[in-house]
Amino acid sequence: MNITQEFETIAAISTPLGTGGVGVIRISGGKSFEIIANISDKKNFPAGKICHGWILDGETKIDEVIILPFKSPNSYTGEDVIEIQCHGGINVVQNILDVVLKNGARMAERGEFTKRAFLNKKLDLSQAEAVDDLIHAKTSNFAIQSAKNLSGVLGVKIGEIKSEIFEVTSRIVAGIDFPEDVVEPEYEYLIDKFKKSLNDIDKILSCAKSSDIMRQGIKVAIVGRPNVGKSSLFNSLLNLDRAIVTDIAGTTRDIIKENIDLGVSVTLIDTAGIRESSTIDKVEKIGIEYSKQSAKEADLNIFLYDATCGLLDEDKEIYEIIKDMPHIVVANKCDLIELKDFKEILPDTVRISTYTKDGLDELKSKMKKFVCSISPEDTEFVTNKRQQNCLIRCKESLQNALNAAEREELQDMIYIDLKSALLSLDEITGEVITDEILNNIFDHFCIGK
Ligand SMILES: Nc1nc2c(ncn2[C@@H]2O[C@H](COP(=O)(O)OP(=O)(O)O)[C@@H](O)[C@H]2O)c(=O)[nH]1
Ligand SMILES: [Mg+2]
Repeated sequence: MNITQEFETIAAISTPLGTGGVGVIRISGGKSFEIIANISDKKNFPAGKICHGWILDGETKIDEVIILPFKSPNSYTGEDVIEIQCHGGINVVQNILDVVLKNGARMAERGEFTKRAFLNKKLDLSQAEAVDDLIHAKTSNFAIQSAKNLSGVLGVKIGEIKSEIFEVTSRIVAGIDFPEDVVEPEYEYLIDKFKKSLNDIDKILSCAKSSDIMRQGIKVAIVGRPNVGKSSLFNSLLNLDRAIVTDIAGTTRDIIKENIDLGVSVTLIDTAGIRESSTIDKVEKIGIEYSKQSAKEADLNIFLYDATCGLLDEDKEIYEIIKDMPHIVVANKCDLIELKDFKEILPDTVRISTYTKDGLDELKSKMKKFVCSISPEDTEFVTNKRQQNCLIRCKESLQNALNAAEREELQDMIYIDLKSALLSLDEITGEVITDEILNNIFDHFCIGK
Protein backbone atom coordinates (compact mmCIF):
# COMPACT_ATOMS: atom_id res chain seq x y z
CA MET A 1 0.00 0.00 0.00
CA ASN A 2 1.24 3.49 -0.79
CA ILE A 3 0.84 6.14 1.81
CA THR A 4 -0.04 9.08 -0.38
CA GLN A 5 -0.55 11.70 2.30
CA GLU A 6 2.28 13.11 4.37
CA PHE A 7 1.07 14.44 7.71
CA GLU A 8 2.63 15.92 10.81
CA THR A 9 3.35 13.46 13.59
CA ILE A 10 0.55 13.41 16.16
CA ALA A 11 0.23 12.06 19.68
CA ALA A 12 -2.47 11.56 22.28
CA ILE A 13 -3.41 9.60 25.34
CA SER A 14 -5.59 6.78 24.06
CA THR A 15 -6.85 5.41 27.37
CA PRO A 16 -9.47 7.22 29.49
CA LEU A 17 -8.06 9.78 31.89
CA GLY A 18 -8.15 8.15 35.29
CA THR A 19 -6.36 5.68 37.48
CA GLY A 20 -5.98 2.22 35.97
CA GLY A 21 -3.60 -0.66 35.43
CA VAL A 22 -2.22 0.58 32.14
CA GLY A 23 -2.21 3.85 30.22
CA VAL A 24 -1.55 4.08 26.48
CA ILE A 25 0.03 6.97 24.60
CA ARG A 26 -0.08 6.71 20.84
CA ILE A 27 2.19 8.45 18.34
CA SER A 28 1.58 8.37 14.58
CA GLY A 29 3.48 9.90 11.68
CA GLY A 30 6.89 10.04 10.04
CA LYS A 31 8.74 11.20 13.16
CA SER A 32 7.36 8.52 15.52
CA PHE A 33 10.52 6.37 15.60
CA GLU A 34 12.81 9.39 15.90
CA ILE A 35 10.78 10.73 18.83
CA ILE A 36 10.78 7.44 20.74
CA ALA A 37 14.53 7.07 20.23
CA ASN A 38 14.99 10.58 21.66
CA ILE A 39 12.92 10.02 24.78
CA SER A 40 13.83 6.46 25.66
CA ASP A 41 16.87 4.64 27.02
CA LYS A 42 16.61 2.26 24.02
CA LYS A 43 17.64 3.24 20.51
CA ASN A 44 16.50 0.28 18.44
CA PHE A 45 12.86 -0.48 17.78
CA PRO A 46 12.38 -3.39 15.37
CA ALA A 47 8.86 -3.25 13.93
CA GLY A 48 6.45 -5.72 15.48
CA LYS A 49 8.79 -6.50 18.41
CA ILE A 50 7.72 -5.62 21.91
CA CYS A 51 10.34 -3.43 23.57
CA HIS A 52 10.84 -2.71 27.23
CA GLY A 53 12.51 0.42 28.51
CA TRP A 54 12.30 3.74 30.27
CA ILE A 55 10.85 7.03 29.09
CA LEU A 56 13.19 9.87 29.97
CA ASP A 57 12.83 13.62 30.03
CA GLY A 58 16.51 14.53 29.75
CA GLU A 59 18.01 12.86 32.81
CA THR A 60 14.68 12.43 34.60
CA LYS A 61 13.10 8.99 34.58
CA ILE A 62 9.39 9.34 33.78
CA ASP A 63 8.19 5.71 33.75
CA GLU A 64 9.15 2.16 32.95
CA VAL A 65 7.16 1.20 29.87
CA ILE A 66 6.41 -1.27 27.10
CA ILE A 67 6.88 0.14 23.60
CA LEU A 68 5.06 -1.29 20.57
CA PRO A 69 6.61 -0.16 17.27
CA PHE A 70 4.62 -0.47 14.00
CA LYS A 71 6.15 0.35 10.62
CA SER A 72 4.06 1.87 7.84
CA PRO A 73 1.85 0.55 6.29
CA ASN A 74 1.30 -2.15 8.93
CA SER A 75 -0.30 -0.05 11.63
CA TYR A 76 -3.72 1.28 12.67
CA THR A 77 -3.23 4.57 10.82
CA GLY A 78 -1.09 3.13 8.03
CA GLU A 79 1.75 5.43 9.14
CA ASP A 80 4.68 4.70 11.45
CA VAL A 81 3.11 4.26 14.86
CA ILE A 82 4.53 3.93 18.35
CA GLU A 83 2.35 2.86 21.23
CA ILE A 84 3.66 3.37 24.72
CA GLN A 85 2.07 1.34 27.51
CA CYS A 86 2.85 2.93 30.83
CA HIS A 87 1.51 2.72 34.38
CA GLY A 88 -2.05 3.96 34.36
CA GLY A 89 -1.99 7.12 36.46
CA ILE A 90 -3.38 10.48 35.38
CA ASN A 91 -0.09 12.30 35.87
CA VAL A 92 2.26 9.65 34.51
CA VAL A 93 0.42 9.42 31.16
CA GLN A 94 0.28 13.20 30.97
CA ASN A 95 4.04 13.45 31.73
CA ILE A 96 4.84 11.02 28.90
CA LEU A 97 2.57 12.87 26.48
CA ASP A 98 4.31 16.14 27.41
CA VAL A 99 7.74 14.67 26.60
CA VAL A 100 6.46 13.32 23.29
CA LEU A 101 5.01 16.72 22.37
CA LYS A 102 8.23 18.47 23.42
CA ASN A 103 10.12 16.21 21.03
CA GLY A 104 8.30 17.08 17.85
CA ALA A 105 4.77 15.65 17.84
CA ARG A 106 1.66 17.77 17.99
CA MET A 107 -1.50 16.97 19.91
CA ALA A 108 -3.91 14.83 17.86
CA GLU A 109 -7.36 16.16 17.10
CA ARG A 110 -10.54 14.21 17.79
CA GLY A 111 -10.63 11.03 15.73
CA GLU A 112 -7.46 11.97 13.89
CA PHE A 113 -5.88 8.51 14.15
CA THR A 114 -8.96 6.89 12.63
CA LYS A 115 -9.27 9.69 10.06
CA ARG A 116 -5.71 8.96 8.93
CA ALA A 117 -6.52 5.24 8.85
CA PHE A 118 -9.41 6.10 6.52
CA LEU A 119 -7.36 8.47 4.36
CA ASN A 120 -4.64 5.82 4.10
CA LYS A 121 -7.29 3.25 3.08
CA LYS A 122 -6.84 1.04 6.14
CA LEU A 123 -10.60 1.32 6.72
CA ASP A 124 -13.52 2.45 4.60
CA LEU A 125 -15.79 5.15 6.02
CA SER A 126 -18.44 2.70 7.22
CA GLN A 127 -15.74 0.86 9.18
CA ALA A 128 -14.38 4.12 10.62
CA GLU A 129 -17.88 5.02 11.78
CA ALA A 130 -18.18 1.53 13.30
CA VAL A 131 -15.09 2.28 15.43
CA ASP A 132 -16.94 5.20 16.99
CA ASP A 133 -20.12 3.16 17.43
CA LEU A 134 -18.15 0.39 19.10
CA ILE A 135 -16.55 2.78 21.57
CA HIS A 136 -19.81 4.50 22.44
CA ALA A 137 -22.11 1.46 22.37
CA LYS A 138 -24.45 1.66 25.35
CA THR A 139 -25.32 -2.03 25.23
CA SER A 140 -23.38 -5.22 24.60
CA ASN A 141 -25.78 -6.03 21.76
CA PHE A 142 -25.01 -2.80 19.90
CA ALA A 143 -21.28 -3.32 20.50
CA ILE A 144 -21.54 -6.73 18.78
CA GLN A 145 -23.49 -5.22 15.86
CA SER A 146 -20.92 -2.41 15.53
CA ALA A 147 -18.10 -4.96 15.50
CA LYS A 148 -19.82 -6.57 12.48
CA ASN A 149 -19.57 -3.27 10.62
CA LEU A 150 -15.99 -2.85 11.76
CA SER A 151 -15.24 -6.17 10.10
CA GLY A 152 -16.69 -4.63 6.93
CA VAL A 153 -20.12 -6.28 6.65
CA LEU A 154 -21.88 -3.11 5.50
CA GLY A 155 -19.02 -2.09 3.20
CA VAL A 156 -19.03 -5.52 1.54
CA LYS A 157 -22.80 -5.44 0.97
CA ILE A 158 -22.60 -1.92 -0.47
CA GLY A 159 -19.74 -3.13 -2.70
CA GLU A 160 -21.94 -5.96 -4.02
CA ILE A 161 -24.82 -3.60 -4.86
CA LYS A 162 -22.36 -1.21 -6.45
CA SER A 163 -20.84 -3.84 -8.71
CA GLU A 164 -24.33 -4.92 -9.89
CA ILE A 165 -25.17 -1.32 -10.82
CA PHE A 166 -21.71 -0.84 -12.28
CA GLU A 167 -22.10 -3.86 -14.55
CA VAL A 168 -25.36 -2.49 -15.98
CA THR A 169 -23.87 0.99 -16.33
CA SER A 170 -20.89 -0.38 -18.28
CA ARG A 171 -23.18 -2.20 -20.70
CA ILE A 172 -25.25 0.95 -21.24
CA VAL A 173 -22.11 3.03 -21.80
CA ALA A 174 -20.72 0.48 -24.25
CA GLY A 175 -24.02 0.61 -26.20
CA ILE A 176 -23.92 4.41 -26.26
CA ASP A 177 -20.22 4.71 -27.17
CA PHE A 178 -20.05 1.91 -29.74
CA PRO A 179 -23.53 1.71 -31.25
CA GLU A 180 -22.22 -0.19 -34.30
CA ASP A 181 -20.39 -2.90 -32.34
CA VAL A 182 -22.35 -3.29 -29.10
CA VAL A 183 -26.07 -3.84 -28.80
CA GLU A 184 -27.57 -1.79 -26.01
CA PRO A 185 -28.97 -3.92 -23.14
CA GLU A 186 -32.60 -4.96 -23.35
CA TYR A 187 -35.07 -3.02 -21.18
CA GLU A 188 -36.30 -6.24 -19.60
CA TYR A 189 -32.76 -6.97 -18.40
CA LEU A 190 -32.45 -3.44 -17.01
CA ILE A 191 -35.78 -3.68 -15.18
CA ASP A 192 -34.75 -6.99 -13.58
CA LYS A 193 -31.40 -5.61 -12.45
CA PHE A 194 -32.85 -2.37 -11.04
CA LYS A 195 -35.53 -4.25 -9.13
CA LYS A 196 -32.91 -6.51 -7.62
CA SER A 197 -30.73 -3.59 -6.49
CA LEU A 198 -33.77 -1.77 -5.09
CA ASN A 199 -34.63 -4.91 -3.19
CA ASP A 200 -31.12 -5.16 -1.74
CA ILE A 201 -31.25 -1.53 -0.59
CA ASP A 202 -34.68 -2.01 0.95
CA LYS A 203 -33.29 -4.94 2.90
CA ILE A 204 -30.65 -2.70 4.49
CA LEU A 205 -33.11 0.13 5.06
CA SER A 206 -35.59 -2.23 6.72
CA CYS A 207 -33.07 -2.46 9.57
CA ALA A 208 -32.86 1.34 9.87
CA LYS A 209 -35.46 1.67 12.61
CA SER A 210 -33.94 -1.01 14.80
CA SER A 211 -30.47 0.44 14.09
CA ASP A 212 -31.68 3.80 15.39
CA ILE A 213 -33.25 2.20 18.45
CA MET A 214 -30.10 0.20 19.16
CA ARG A 215 -27.95 3.30 18.82
CA GLN A 216 -30.10 5.75 20.76
CA GLY A 217 -31.93 3.38 23.08
CA ILE A 218 -35.49 3.90 24.28
CA LYS A 219 -37.11 5.96 27.03
CA VAL A 220 -39.17 4.28 29.72
CA ALA A 221 -40.98 6.55 32.19
CA ILE A 222 -42.36 5.42 35.53
CA VAL A 223 -45.55 7.40 36.12
CA GLY A 224 -48.13 7.47 38.86
CA ARG A 225 -49.44 9.58 41.68
CA PRO A 226 -47.19 10.45 44.66
CA ASN A 227 -46.16 7.73 47.10
CA VAL A 228 -47.11 4.70 45.00
CA GLY A 229 -43.43 3.67 44.97
CA LYS A 230 -42.11 5.05 41.66
CA SER A 231 -38.71 5.97 43.09
CA SER A 232 -38.53 2.64 44.92
CA LEU A 233 -39.20 0.82 41.65
CA PHE A 234 -36.68 3.03 39.82
CA ASN A 235 -34.03 2.09 42.40
CA SER A 236 -34.97 -1.60 42.28
CA LEU A 237 -34.68 -1.75 38.49
CA LEU A 238 -31.29 -0.05 38.69
CA ASN A 239 -30.17 -2.11 41.69
CA LEU A 240 -29.01 1.18 43.14
CA ASP A 241 -30.23 3.68 45.72
CA ARG A 242 -30.34 6.49 43.20
CA ALA A 243 -33.62 8.30 43.89
CA ILE A 244 -34.70 9.45 47.31
CA VAL A 245 -37.56 7.40 48.76
CA THR A 246 -39.73 8.70 51.61
CA ASP A 247 -43.34 8.40 52.70
CA ILE A 248 -43.77 12.14 52.10
CA ALA A 249 -45.80 12.85 48.98
CA GLY A 250 -43.89 15.12 46.62
CA THR A 251 -40.39 13.86 47.50
CA THR A 252 -39.35 13.48 43.87
CA ARG A 253 -39.60 16.90 42.27
CA ASP A 254 -37.24 16.61 39.38
CA ILE A 255 -36.83 14.07 36.61
CA ILE A 256 -34.14 11.48 37.34
CA LYS A 257 -32.69 9.42 34.50
CA GLU A 258 -30.40 6.39 34.43
CA ASN A 259 -29.56 3.79 31.80
CA ILE A 260 -30.10 0.05 32.02
CA ASP A 261 -29.21 -2.59 29.43
CA LEU A 262 -32.18 -4.66 28.27
CA GLY A 263 -30.62 -5.70 24.97
CA VAL A 264 -31.14 -2.08 23.92
CA SER A 265 -30.19 0.80 26.15
CA VAL A 266 -33.16 1.85 28.24
CA THR A 267 -33.21 5.30 29.78
CA LEU A 268 -35.30 4.80 32.86
CA ILE A 269 -37.05 7.97 34.01
CA ASP A 270 -38.30 8.53 37.55
CA THR A 271 -40.85 11.31 37.60
CA ALA A 272 -42.49 13.52 40.19
CA GLY A 273 -45.81 12.05 41.26
CA ILE A 274 -48.63 13.65 39.31
CA ARG A 275 -51.24 15.20 41.64
CA GLU A 276 -53.52 18.19 41.96
CA SER A 277 -53.37 19.77 45.39
CA SER A 278 -53.57 23.20 46.95
CA THR A 279 -50.48 22.40 49.06
CA ILE A 280 -48.08 21.83 46.20
CA ASP A 281 -45.48 24.54 45.67
CA LYS A 282 -44.01 26.05 42.52
CA VAL A 283 -41.12 23.55 42.32
CA GLU A 284 -43.38 20.51 42.56
CA LYS A 285 -45.74 22.03 40.01
CA ILE A 286 -42.88 22.32 37.50
CA GLY A 287 -41.88 18.73 38.36
CA ILE A 288 -45.42 17.54 37.62
CA GLU A 289 -45.41 19.32 34.25
CA TYR A 290 -42.09 17.61 33.43
CA SER A 291 -43.63 14.28 34.41
CA LYS A 292 -46.55 14.72 32.04
CA GLN A 293 -44.13 15.70 29.31
CA SER A 294 -41.89 12.67 30.03
CA ALA A 295 -44.91 10.38 29.89
CA LYS A 296 -45.88 11.75 26.50
CA GLU A 297 -42.34 11.50 25.11
CA ALA A 298 -41.60 8.01 26.50
CA ASP A 299 -41.49 5.00 24.20
CA LEU A 300 -42.97 2.98 27.05
CA ASN A 301 -44.70 4.04 30.28
CA ILE A 302 -44.77 2.00 33.44
CA PHE A 303 -48.01 3.05 35.11
CA LEU A 304 -47.68 2.37 38.81
CA TYR A 305 -50.42 2.34 41.43
CA ASP A 306 -50.71 1.27 45.04
CA ALA A 307 -52.40 -2.15 45.30
CA THR A 308 -53.56 -1.41 48.84
CA CYS A 309 -55.63 1.57 47.65
CA GLY A 310 -56.81 0.24 44.28
CA LEU A 311 -57.29 2.74 41.48
CA LEU A 312 -58.14 6.17 42.87
CA ASP A 313 -59.51 9.02 40.75
CA GLU A 314 -56.02 10.55 40.67
CA ASP A 315 -54.62 7.27 39.31
CA LYS A 316 -57.32 7.14 36.66
CA GLU A 317 -56.48 10.67 35.47
CA ILE A 318 -52.86 9.67 34.97
CA TYR A 319 -53.88 6.44 33.28
CA GLU A 320 -55.91 8.53 30.81
CA ILE A 321 -52.70 10.31 29.71
CA ILE A 322 -50.83 7.11 28.85
CA LYS A 323 -53.52 4.55 28.05
CA ASP A 324 -53.26 4.92 24.28
CA MET A 325 -49.46 4.71 24.28
CA PRO A 326 -47.38 1.58 24.90
CA HIS A 327 -47.59 0.94 28.65
CA ILE A 328 -47.36 -1.68 31.36
CA VAL A 329 -49.72 -1.50 34.35
CA VAL A 330 -48.02 -2.33 37.63
CA ALA A 331 -49.61 -2.73 41.06
CA ASN A 332 -47.06 -2.08 43.80
CA LYS A 333 -46.92 -2.82 47.55
CA CYS A 334 -48.41 -6.27 47.04
CA ASP A 335 -46.53 -7.38 50.16
CA LEU A 336 -49.19 -5.52 52.14
CA ILE A 337 -52.17 -7.42 50.77
CA GLU A 338 -53.21 -11.04 50.62
CA LEU A 339 -53.02 -12.59 47.18
CA LYS A 340 -56.72 -13.51 47.31
CA ASP A 341 -57.63 -9.89 48.02
CA PHE A 342 -56.00 -8.61 44.83
CA LYS A 343 -58.54 -7.70 42.21
CA GLU A 344 -57.26 -7.04 38.73
CA ILE A 345 -58.79 -3.73 37.69
CA LEU A 346 -56.84 -3.24 34.50
CA PRO A 347 -55.89 -6.15 32.21
CA ASP A 348 -52.38 -7.64 32.34
CA THR A 349 -51.45 -5.95 35.59
CA VAL A 350 -48.05 -7.01 36.92
CA ARG A 351 -48.10 -7.39 40.70
CA ILE A 352 -44.90 -6.36 42.42
CA SER A 353 -43.40 -5.37 45.71
CA THR A 354 -40.29 -3.24 45.70
CA TYR A 355 -39.79 -4.41 49.29
CA THR A 356 -39.76 -8.17 48.69
CA LYS A 357 -38.72 -7.79 44.99
CA ASP A 358 -41.58 -10.14 44.04
CA GLY A 359 -42.79 -9.59 40.47
CA LEU A 360 -39.76 -7.56 39.37
CA ASP A 361 -38.52 -10.34 37.08
CA GLU A 362 -41.93 -10.53 35.44
CA LEU A 363 -41.91 -6.76 34.95
CA LYS A 364 -38.42 -6.88 33.45
CA SER A 365 -39.39 -9.65 31.06
CA LYS A 366 -42.43 -7.63 29.94
CA MET A 367 -40.15 -4.66 29.34
CA LYS A 368 -37.78 -6.89 27.35
CA LYS A 369 -40.68 -8.23 25.32
CA PHE A 370 -41.62 -4.68 24.41
CA VAL A 371 -38.01 -3.89 23.47
CA CYS A 372 -37.86 -6.99 21.25
CA SER A 373 -41.15 -6.08 19.59
CA ILE A 374 -39.73 -2.77 18.39
CA SER A 375 -36.14 -3.87 17.84
CA PRO A 376 -35.33 -7.45 16.90
CA GLU A 377 -32.19 -8.69 18.60
CA ASP A 378 -30.37 -9.64 15.43
CA THR A 379 -30.32 -6.70 13.07
CA GLU A 380 -28.58 -7.74 9.88
CA PHE A 381 -27.31 -4.32 8.87
CA VAL A 382 -26.65 -1.54 11.35
CA THR A 383 -26.65 1.88 9.72
CA ASN A 384 -26.50 5.46 10.93
CA LYS A 385 -28.51 8.45 9.69
CA ARG A 386 -25.83 9.52 7.24
CA GLN A 387 -25.64 6.08 5.67
CA GLN A 388 -29.44 5.82 5.59
CA ASN A 389 -29.69 9.16 3.77
CA CYS A 390 -27.18 7.97 1.16
CA LEU A 391 -29.21 4.77 0.69
CA ILE A 392 -32.44 6.74 0.32
CA ARG A 393 -30.82 8.96 -2.34
CA CYS A 394 -29.49 5.90 -4.14
CA LYS A 395 -32.95 4.36 -4.02
CA GLU A 396 -34.51 7.48 -5.56
CA SER A 397 -32.02 7.44 -8.43
CA LEU A 398 -32.58 3.72 -9.01
CA GLN A 399 -36.34 4.20 -8.91
CA ASN A 400 -36.01 6.91 -11.57
CA ALA A 401 -33.87 4.55 -13.66
CA LEU A 402 -36.48 1.80 -13.24
CA ASN A 403 -39.34 4.12 -14.26
CA ALA A 404 -37.37 5.24 -17.31
CA ALA A 405 -36.56 1.64 -18.28
CA GLU A 406 -40.23 0.69 -17.94
CA ARG A 407 -41.11 3.56 -20.29
CA GLU A 408 -38.26 2.41 -22.58
CA GLU A 409 -36.70 5.87 -22.53
CA LEU A 410 -33.32 6.68 -24.08
CA GLN A 411 -30.58 4.81 -22.25
CA ASP A 412 -28.49 8.01 -22.05
CA MET A 413 -31.07 9.26 -19.54
CA ILE A 414 -30.97 6.05 -17.54
CA TYR A 415 -27.19 6.30 -17.43
CA ILE A 416 -27.42 9.66 -15.62
CA ASP A 417 -29.61 8.15 -12.88
CA LEU A 418 -27.28 5.21 -12.47
CA LYS A 419 -24.31 7.52 -12.10
CA SER A 420 -25.96 9.35 -9.22
CA ALA A 421 -27.01 6.03 -7.65
CA LEU A 422 -23.35 4.96 -7.69
CA LEU A 423 -22.22 8.28 -6.24
CA SER A 424 -24.60 7.90 -3.29
CA LEU A 425 -23.20 4.44 -2.57
CA ASP A 426 -19.63 5.75 -2.85
CA GLU A 427 -20.47 8.26 -0.14
CA ILE A 428 -21.31 5.47 2.31
CA THR A 429 -17.90 3.88 2.06
CA GLY A 430 -16.21 7.25 1.61
CA GLU A 431 -14.88 6.88 -1.92
CA VAL A 432 -16.51 10.21 -2.70
CA ILE A 433 -16.74 12.51 0.25
CA THR A 434 -16.38 16.22 0.99
CA ASP A 435 -14.05 17.55 3.67
CA GLU A 436 -17.04 18.99 5.48
CA ILE A 437 -18.77 15.62 5.85
CA LEU A 438 -15.49 14.01 6.82
CA ASN A 439 -14.75 16.57 9.53
CA ASN A 440 -18.29 16.29 10.77
CA ILE A 441 -17.88 12.54 11.22
CA PHE A 442 -14.51 12.60 12.96
CA ASP A 443 -15.30 15.61 15.15
CA HIS A 444 -17.56 13.30 17.17
CA PHE A 445 -14.74 10.90 17.98
CA CYS A 446 -12.66 10.92 21.16
CA ILE A 447 -9.16 12.32 21.26
CA GLY A 448 -6.69 9.46 20.93
CA LYS A 449 -8.90 7.37 18.64
N1 LIG B 1 -44.90 -1.86 51.89
C1 LIG B 1 -44.34 -1.35 50.82
N2 LIG B 1 -43.99 -0.03 50.81
C2 LIG B 1 -43.41 0.49 49.71
C3 LIG B 1 -43.17 -0.31 48.55
N3 LIG B 1 -42.59 0.47 47.62
C4 LIG B 1 -42.48 1.70 48.16
N4 LIG B 1 -42.96 1.71 49.43
C5 LIG B 1 -43.01 2.86 50.34
O1 LIG B 1 -43.88 3.84 49.82
C6 LIG B 1 -43.40 5.14 50.13
C7 LIG B 1 -43.29 5.97 48.88
O2 LIG B 1 -42.27 5.41 48.06
P1 LIG B 1 -41.56 6.24 46.90
O3 LIG B 1 -40.73 5.28 46.16
O4 LIG B 1 -40.90 7.47 47.45
O5 LIG B 1 -42.84 6.66 46.06
P2 LIG B 1 -42.98 7.76 44.89
O6 LIG B 1 -43.46 8.99 45.52
O7 LIG B 1 -44.00 7.18 43.96
O8 LIG B 1 -41.65 7.92 44.26
C8 LIG B 1 -42.08 4.95 50.85
O9 LIG B 1 -42.33 5.03 52.27
C9 LIG B 1 -41.66 3.55 50.47
O10 LIG B 1 -40.85 2.95 51.46
C10 LIG B 1 -43.54 -1.70 48.59
O11 LIG B 1 -43.37 -2.49 47.65
N5 LIG B 1 -44.11 -2.14 49.73
MG1 LIG C 1 -40.51 9.56 43.99
